[in-house]
Amino acid sequence: MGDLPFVFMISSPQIAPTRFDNHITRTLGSLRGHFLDENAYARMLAKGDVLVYEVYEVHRPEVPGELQVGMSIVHPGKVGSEFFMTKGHFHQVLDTGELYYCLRGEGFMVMQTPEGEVAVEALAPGRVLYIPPRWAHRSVCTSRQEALATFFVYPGHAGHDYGTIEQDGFPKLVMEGAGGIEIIDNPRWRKDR
Ligand code: S6P
Ligand code: ZN
Repeated sequence: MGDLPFVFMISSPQIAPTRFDNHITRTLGSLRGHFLDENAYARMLAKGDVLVYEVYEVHRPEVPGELQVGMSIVHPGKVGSEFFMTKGHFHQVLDTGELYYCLRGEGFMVMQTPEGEVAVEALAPGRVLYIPPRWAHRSVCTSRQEALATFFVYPGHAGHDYGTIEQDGFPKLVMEGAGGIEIIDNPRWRKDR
């Protein structure tokens, strides 16, 4: 017999889902090399290793047919003028997509294909983002007070490739500019290859 269906809540007053198996926390110290302004990064880290984002995962078998689900929460903040964000990744099985549903906060999903196509989509409560297979993705929180909370679903066997993004970065960065939020070209994109 297979597993029984189950229900959990993602709309409860607390930000965490009511069911999860893993709670991953990513602090500033674990994001070395991901932000553009390395001096600002070093200065900020010297003051404290703050929490940048966390992920609650309901763990399912990593096989086709299963779905991995959970919540991703990116806290408000900046390194220099670059907003807090996730590391970002390609799926290890490149031909797997992902669905994101934004519950709270505001921000963007920055995406790219291995061929270097780029897409940036706004995230705000109620927005559903469909990420087709092959697109790497990184979420960025631009709200000042509130965390960016999203619910995600992706195929059980997708896996994660972080190395490509660690080396190449994303083609676009989300920054605080003189006139507000700016999405700029990343001067370091693919520079370390
Ligand atoms: C997994 C999915 C999310 C991210 C989470 C953290 O495929 O896209 O659960 O894992 O948003 O981002 P990252 O890039 O550190 O895995
Ligand atoms: Zn993913």
